[in-house]
Amino acid sequence: MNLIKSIDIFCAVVDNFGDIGVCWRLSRQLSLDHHITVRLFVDDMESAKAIMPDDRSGVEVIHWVKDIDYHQAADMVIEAFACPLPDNVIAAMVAKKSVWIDLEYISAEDWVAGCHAIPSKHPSTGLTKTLFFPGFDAQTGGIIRENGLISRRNAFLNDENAHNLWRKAHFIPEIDQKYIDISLFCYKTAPLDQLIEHLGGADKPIRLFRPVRTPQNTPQKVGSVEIIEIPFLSQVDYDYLLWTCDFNFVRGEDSFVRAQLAGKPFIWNIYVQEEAAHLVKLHAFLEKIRPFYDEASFERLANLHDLWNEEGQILTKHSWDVCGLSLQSLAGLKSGAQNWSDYLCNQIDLSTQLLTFANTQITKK
Ligand code: TRH
Repeated sequence: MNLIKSIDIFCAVVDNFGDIGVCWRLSRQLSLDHHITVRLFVDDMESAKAIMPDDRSGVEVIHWVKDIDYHQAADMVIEAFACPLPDNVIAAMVAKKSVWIDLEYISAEDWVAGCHAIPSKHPSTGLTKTLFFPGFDAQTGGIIRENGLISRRNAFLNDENAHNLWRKAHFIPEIDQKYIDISLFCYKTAPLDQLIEHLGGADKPIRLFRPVRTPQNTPQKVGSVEIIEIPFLSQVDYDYLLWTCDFNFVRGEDSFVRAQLAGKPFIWNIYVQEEAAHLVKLHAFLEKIRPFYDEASFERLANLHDLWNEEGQILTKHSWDVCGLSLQSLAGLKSGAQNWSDYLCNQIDLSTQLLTFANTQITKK
């Protein structure tokens, strides 16, 4: 039985959409799939509105302002990515004996399993706070995967009419086997111009769909590559974009995880960290997925990730020919991506793990 009836999630937006992206997705799932009363406190409503539909799925979204009134804490309180909670919030949590979770960023690094679910005592109040690490295997907190996501994905993938209806509603041209369709979401640091130049040499023309806040109406053409800007999508629709494309360029955390669940080949543009810590994280992830690909496809994928992420790398014609996209290479990448997605779908998802953990804490009280 689930003893957790209410959850508060606190989100401080550092930049972009990743922090609110994870928090909103988790809030929505806890509300819809687990019928929990969820309040999402976010300090940047503009970023939140960019990815949230008007229908908030029962989640109460609250602007987290300085000196916020907060009297009644929830059964579980999640501080996302170690955002510091104000003293009055902690005081209310102490009064309620809330289960306190620090939800961290995802990583495939080996140390994650050893740090997941580690408790610590808050110095002045003694309330226990537990680190929760999302990750890719059973020793971690898992990833967010909503109930029914995979059956919805599979039904969509097998229905060309559904693709075309969805595409029409989002200003995306219909499926046409003549083209390789690619979605693009990346940082400014990625060698995009070089990518576009080399995509022009692929054995099929390419359509590159790029969600942006203010799209240009006329597609650009560079060689045989069409660049089609589309309006920035809601999170739910972004999944459909990943599903309808042959290949996806993703970034950060949440779009990266969704691309994996899409089961389509993808390249990850990782968020840059100091002292190149992100490259360690990138390589740990690549090692994790290696066994799911044939050797040649994995080498291609790993090289492409290095070229896309290592600053100062030049995506030359030669390097592109070695690791670039061809019809033949897409087939190998596709099968590896599907294997990996199947593996992920057999893991227990993050929200279930959070609730199972919180229930054990409540019963211990
Ligand atoms: O936006 P991101 O780069 O986010 C981040 C932040 O920089 C953050 O500070 C950093 O810590 C983190 O990455 C690692 O990338 P991300 O995580 O993929 O978040 C984007 C969100 O936007 C995700 O929830 C998907 C969503 N999205 C849409 O809803 N519609 C769209 O059209 C697109 C392109 C994305």
